[in-house]
Amino acid sequence: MISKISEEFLDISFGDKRLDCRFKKIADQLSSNMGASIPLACEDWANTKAAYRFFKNKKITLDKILDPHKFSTHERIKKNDDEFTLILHDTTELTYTNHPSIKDLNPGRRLKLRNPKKDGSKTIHYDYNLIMHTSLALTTNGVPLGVTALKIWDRDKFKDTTSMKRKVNPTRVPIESKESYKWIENIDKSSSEASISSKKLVHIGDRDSDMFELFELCDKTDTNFVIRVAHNRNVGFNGELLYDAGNNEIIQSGTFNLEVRDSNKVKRNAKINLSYSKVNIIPTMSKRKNFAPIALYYIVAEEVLGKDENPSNPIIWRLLTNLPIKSLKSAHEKIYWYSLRWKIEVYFKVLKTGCKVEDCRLQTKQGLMRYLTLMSIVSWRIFWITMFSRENPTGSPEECLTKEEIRILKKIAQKKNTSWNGKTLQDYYYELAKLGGFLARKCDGEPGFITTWRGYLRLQDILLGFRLI
Ligand SMILES: [Mn+2]
Repeated sequence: MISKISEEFLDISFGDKRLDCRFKKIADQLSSNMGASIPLACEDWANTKAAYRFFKNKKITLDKILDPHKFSTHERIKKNDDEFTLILHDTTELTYTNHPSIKDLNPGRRLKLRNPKKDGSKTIHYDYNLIMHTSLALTTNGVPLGVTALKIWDRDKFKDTTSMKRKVNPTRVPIESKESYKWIENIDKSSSEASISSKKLVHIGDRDSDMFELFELCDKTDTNFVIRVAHNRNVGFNGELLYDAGNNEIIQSGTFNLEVRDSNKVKRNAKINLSYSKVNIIPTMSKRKNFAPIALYYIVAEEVLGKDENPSNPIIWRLLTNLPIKSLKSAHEKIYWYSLRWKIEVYFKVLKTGCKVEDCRLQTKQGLMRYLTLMSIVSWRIFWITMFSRENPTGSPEECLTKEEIRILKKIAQKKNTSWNGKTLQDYYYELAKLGGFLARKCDGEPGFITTWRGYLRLQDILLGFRLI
């Protein structure tokens, strides 16, 4: 039986029919046993061995795994009627330090020594990580449409840049040889391959992405971005700085209320002062020869504190965008878009906590990278079911579930309540979530992805039993 994820792989082609078939089988097995190791998901030795052999195969390139999904994602972006689709970019590290049998993974950072030996001798320990930079398309309602670009590497690739930085001014190191080039590459890939008007996409990045080269690329290619500021840059040739410029040339400002939680999860009603201004970002000295200043909009959302208020981390968000801002409403919209950035953190959580990709025991770096590419799509899928069902409660259940899954969920629901006659996606989604522990009380809100994922796993087990009858 084929699960819904196979729809993402209809056009998979490794140039060998047997490999295509094997890939679809592995994808099916890993997605219906999410979080299980490869042997557990594959159920028997023959299938496990075939999966290991598959992940070792040099013909299986990362692009070939991702391409059909990327293509489907582009189609979903085209179908999205909203004026803009957000592309969230972020990096995560996957730790394999306790997995010593990976043969070719290069050591990363040096770890501090925790237990020096009795004779005082020191053994040097390194961490072993793979780094993943993902670009995830998201509607402005928070529904993830899929991965548009993915880059995986180990630290060694950029090993020399740190020593290089020590000797020369880091702003003089060409961006192509720095790790931060990942931002440029993924933004470029996400917009150029999509054959969608680049005007429809808005790239969102955290403080890591605040770099002149990114502004330059987006300016040249007519690509929209909203990023969070990390550097107090020059906005005039006489030493004027960005953080002051906001105060001097504010076009408009106003206040709004926002309910926030601090690090201790204590709720408070924050009064936020929102303002925006137009600024000219001046390149650093070493880049002035090659780059002209770039005009951008600067948005600041800052918490206004009362006399007795002293929160541990008052809100201050400084954003830069090349989208024109003509009203406070449109400035507020950019702040809202940026607030959706945490969805990519949730996505990484699905990948690590849900799919447990750091437990994978494949023995080569390339094998792991192939596995991670596949699991990136599997993780998107579970995240998508959760968010899509929330946003389209009246849709058809067939958009998310197979006919067989729908039939079983109906039986389960009718066993508890004989008059149950669910028709909508929400009806079925709630039944699925109930299998994962969702109580569906009024105060419960919508089921989260962990509940959905647990429900989905149980449904797969029930299906397996059902097929045996
Ligand atoms: Mn980040």
